[in-house]
Amino acid sequence: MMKHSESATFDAAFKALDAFQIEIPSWGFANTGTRFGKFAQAAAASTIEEKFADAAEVNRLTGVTPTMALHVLWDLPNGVGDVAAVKALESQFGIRSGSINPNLFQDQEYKFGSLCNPAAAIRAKALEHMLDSIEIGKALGSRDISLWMADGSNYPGTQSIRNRIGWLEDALRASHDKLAPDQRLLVEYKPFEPAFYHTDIADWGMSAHFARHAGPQARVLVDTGHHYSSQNIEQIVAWLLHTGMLGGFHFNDRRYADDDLTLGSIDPYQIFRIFHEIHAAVSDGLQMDIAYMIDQSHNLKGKIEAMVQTVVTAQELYLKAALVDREQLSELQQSCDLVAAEELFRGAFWQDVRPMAAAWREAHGLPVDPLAALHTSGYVERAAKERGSRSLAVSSYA
Ligand code: RM4
Ligand code: MN
Ligand code: MN
Repeated sequence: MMKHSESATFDAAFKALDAFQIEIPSWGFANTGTRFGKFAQAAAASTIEEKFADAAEVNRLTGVTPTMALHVLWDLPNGVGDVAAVKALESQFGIRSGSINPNLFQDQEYKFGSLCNPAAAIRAKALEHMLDSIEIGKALGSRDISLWMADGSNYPGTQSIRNRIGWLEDALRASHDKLAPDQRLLVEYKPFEPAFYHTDIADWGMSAHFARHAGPQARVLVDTGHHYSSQNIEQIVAWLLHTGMLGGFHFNDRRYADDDLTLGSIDPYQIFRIFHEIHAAVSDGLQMDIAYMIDQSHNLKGKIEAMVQTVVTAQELYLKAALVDREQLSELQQSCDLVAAEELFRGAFWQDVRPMAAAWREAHGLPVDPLAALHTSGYVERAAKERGSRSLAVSSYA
């Protein structure tokens, strides 16, 4: 028999897990690499259909990934013209299109920038792509346009940083003007790479400025890999929550830069601290709509395997943070009982929530151990056999 306190914890855990879903990226299933080389995987997806199939497999195993983020150039090369095909795949595989990611970094013309390019004609072309992406979002019924740009410069003095701010303000406002009432514009930041002197949207303050300037449906997107090493990301999250500007996350882990390592593989405590800020804001009654997304593209790990592992890790860290006794914590915070507060906080992090997650999966008719179920399903081997013989189209970045 479970003790009452134990069953209360299980109830809280189930409630938390019921509320948690996470979006997976189409580019996480495709072959990628580093700038030094690519190690192609036989099972990697190279068509949009294969990406949908892989996403459906991850959702079958985890039950919490009903949507897939799409990158316009890689997944809808014909823009709105590809919408009908994507819709057919949605119903074939039971996966909906998630955030729409414009691609403003691959075209040769974007060498010196896209929406911030000094040439008006190139800025206009980039804006056109933003507007096309918004139309794609409308046609697919997906809520978020998720913008990340590679714009910036490599050498001091070679670009007017302030001119570029103005151009970007104009472009984002013009984009926002075209949003349907239920669409949102998410503005992602990144301090460096591929630009190595200045990035046009380098941090959350710049993102928040651009989002506010663009209009009321714009928000900030926090990619956990897009910060300097010592930055306090949960503090940034707390600020964005406080100011109502948090739109969503791109989750991944990093050791050095934008490494796209598996969520929680280097610093799981940090993700726990981020989720704690969110749970705390929810229990304080803050209104928010946060898109949780994975942004990882593995060069060495098996793609579907890595995705399942990441989804499960996200659930576990979300759950650990949900189990912090927030009432007691706020009393301890109020009385400045530092060690007791920290022990309570840390205690939730160290709690093994895997049995609760397993029980939740069982109750929902899902595989209790999604990774083991992936292995026994033979899905990856089948995909490798069917896909491996084709020429290796590396359709993604790097
Ligand atoms: C960037 C950024 C974007 C992603 C691209 C592929 O570093 O994280 O979100 O779309 O990579
Ligand atoms: Mn990202
Ligand atoms: Mn990134």
